Amino acid sequence: MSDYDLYYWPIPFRGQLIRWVMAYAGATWAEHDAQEVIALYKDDPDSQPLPFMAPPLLHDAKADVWMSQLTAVLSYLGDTHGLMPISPADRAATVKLICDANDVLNDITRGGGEKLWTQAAWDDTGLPRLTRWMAIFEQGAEAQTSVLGRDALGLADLVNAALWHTMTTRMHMLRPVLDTHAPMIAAHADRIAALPALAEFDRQELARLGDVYCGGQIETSLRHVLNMPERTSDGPI
Ligand SMILES: N[C@@H](CCC(=O)N[C@@H](CS)C(=O)NCC(=O)O)C(=O)O
Repeated sequence: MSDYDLYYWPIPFRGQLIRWVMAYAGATWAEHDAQEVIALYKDDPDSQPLPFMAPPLLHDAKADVWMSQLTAVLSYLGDTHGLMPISPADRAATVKLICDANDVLNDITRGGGEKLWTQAAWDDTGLPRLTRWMAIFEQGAEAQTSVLGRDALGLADLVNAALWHTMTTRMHMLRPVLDTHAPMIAAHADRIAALPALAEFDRQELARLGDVYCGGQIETSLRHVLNMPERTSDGPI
């Protein structure tokens, strides 16, 4: 039996933040396929194991705990695997970074693909908001209260690295943008991504999922405004 069951689409995106924490912690998990995800996601709230709106959904098999909402899932894993800081200020700073990361993901997909990117929308709001987010992460990392890069690696380090490494390797045209607007964040993400367990995991994920990032038409439109070729992955999304 695996330690966890992950119900998420076969794409990196939000799920990758969760996967990185589990991979770093040495936990095992079962990836449930899109049909199983859809079955739970479309089920009536009174039949769902935990009433939830949208994946990711995580099941801790031993404790029989179900959790949805990215921030709640990551906090749960952080506490379970000793990666969450202890002081209230550091815990809140970690949760704040996770919420910021989730907002970045929302922004870069125009609210989960509610609208597709046009060049005008990307130039007017997409890129300016993304570079502002990068500056926010960079300034946050420089602050005395930062929960990044401390002696003991913590949940914030993993979330920060999973967010920016995954985005700028799959959407590689964004790497120079990150280097320009958040060089410390880029270097931090590189350091964490080079840890043997995470480097090996990312290699396996590229083999499993190909070059897909957020999937669907929103990824096609994002690639278009970034002047990137169509994705080549032949996965289900
Ligand atoms: N607030 C939720 C958002 C979840 C979410 O938007 N999930 C996406 C995939 S990343 C989805 O499948 N959305 C479908 C829907 O909202 O119906 C979280 O942080 O987990």
